[in-house]
Amino acid sequence: MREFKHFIDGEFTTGSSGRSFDNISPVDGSFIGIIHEAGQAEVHAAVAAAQAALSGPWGKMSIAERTDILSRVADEINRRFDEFLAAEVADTGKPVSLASHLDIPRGAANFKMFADVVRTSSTEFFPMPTPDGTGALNYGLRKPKGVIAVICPWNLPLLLMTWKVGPALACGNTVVVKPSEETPATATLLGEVMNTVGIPKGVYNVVHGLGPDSAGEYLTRHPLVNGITFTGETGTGETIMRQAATGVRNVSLELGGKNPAIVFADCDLDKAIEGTTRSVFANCGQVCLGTERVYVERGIFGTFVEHLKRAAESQRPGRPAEPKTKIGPLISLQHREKVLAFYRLAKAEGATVVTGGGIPDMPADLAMGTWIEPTIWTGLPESSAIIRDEIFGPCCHIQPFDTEAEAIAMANATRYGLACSIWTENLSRAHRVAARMDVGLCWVNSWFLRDLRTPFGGSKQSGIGREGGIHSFEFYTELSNICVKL
Ligand code: NAD
Ligand code: 6OD
Repeated sequence: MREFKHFIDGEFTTGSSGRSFDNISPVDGSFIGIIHEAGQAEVHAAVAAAQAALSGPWGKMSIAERTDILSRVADEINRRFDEFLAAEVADTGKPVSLASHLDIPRGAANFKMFADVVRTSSTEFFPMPTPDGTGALNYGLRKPKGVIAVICPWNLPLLLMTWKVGPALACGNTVVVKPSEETPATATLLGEVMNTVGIPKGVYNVVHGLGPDSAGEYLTRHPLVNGITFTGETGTGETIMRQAATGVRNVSLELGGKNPAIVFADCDLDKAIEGTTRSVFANCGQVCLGTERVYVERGIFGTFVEHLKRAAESQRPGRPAEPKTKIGPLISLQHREKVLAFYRLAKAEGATVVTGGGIPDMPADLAMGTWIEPTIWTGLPESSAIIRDEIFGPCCHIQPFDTEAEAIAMANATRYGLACSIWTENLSRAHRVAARMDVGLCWVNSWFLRDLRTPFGGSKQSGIGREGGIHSFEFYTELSNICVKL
């Protein structure tokens, strides 16, 4: 039987809480293994190890030594690519074709990129005149913030965890990671990598468990944690922010979205359909940047709906390793129930169900998996919960519009502000509309095209702060100004 253990101070341990829970495959409901649940004692041990490591060999390394060792973490993930791939696919059920192109390569790239950024970045410098004529020099000095708690979701487990652990360690911090209870495997495996490449003990720690009254809450409430970086639902982000208030700890929050796509009649239709197909259905719709609201200019509305319907119906579900599989299951029965409740609501509110709306017929060996049909609706008013609330499933509502101003107004009428896509071949329109979108990330004629040096994050209720490239320094370092009177 597989066991998912905590990784504390360089050692794997079951801990002594006596609590555990099952890891279940979303593909067929089979038992993967047990996950040991951390209690207060394990969380405290992990945080104490992380704090002690700050003043050990890790804290004494030069930037060159630290960033070299992080580049070796990337190399080792790549060397063990197939193990990471198998672990991620087993936990999530996502197609191998997706995880091998996105999740695992990005897991490695996150370490490489932040090592490069830290190695090559400088701080500001201001010489200033003084009344006595001798002058003074000001320069910025960045120091690690300390122990960083990293709380992760289940949709892109390795990618999103390393997106935070990479910059945290590159800046000289130590971390305690709490992976999602649904996806413990790759964070655990990364502990082996840290030991192999010689990351000092206590620098990278993992505690498993749930959120409230479990590892997540114990970690974010722990007084020796200096900063909390969180990716997950907006409601959880609010709770974590309250937990961080005690002790005035900083937070970086990457939260939910209800992302629009605006498709103008002057778009390249093939590209718009291909991009929207990915943005709605990739990872079974479980991507925070995913499109759930599509606004299409009336002249091409019928054609667009017909093409996207065909694309939805070609999303073949199946075992992750099957080359023909295009879509995996949702992460859990509980999440499927949440998505199905929205499917039922859409029908009850009178939506036209263009395609999908239920659970697909699967072969007997997959019948216990958490499969769901890719779904498209039209005909709902903008006030509907289907158009207001994040669903996090493979579905979208398509609404026609007549003018640019109307499309922008509908796209921005949301409490979220994470991402959007604009599809047009008119360059002036692209820039004009992009500048008016209330989002952290705006793609023109693309989706999820990522340069890791750019700022990533959400506005409004989609988050606080930006991470990526030098923007990550804002959260992962303390900036001191040194003023030297000459
Ligand atoms: P979630 O908020 O339910 O859980 C995320 C993590 O928080 C889990 O590890 C969970 O155990 C932990 N947690 C829950 N309650 C906690 C508490 N009180 N204290 C401390 N930790 C707690 O999110 P999820 O269902 O795992 O992920 C899906 C959500 O994540 C969606 O809303 C999606 O939009 C969002 N997301 C956002 C981004 C982004 O970059 N903005 C990226 C990926 C996912
Ligand atoms: O690409 C990234 O860096 C990132 N944080 C993606 C988030 C995807 C959300 O599901």
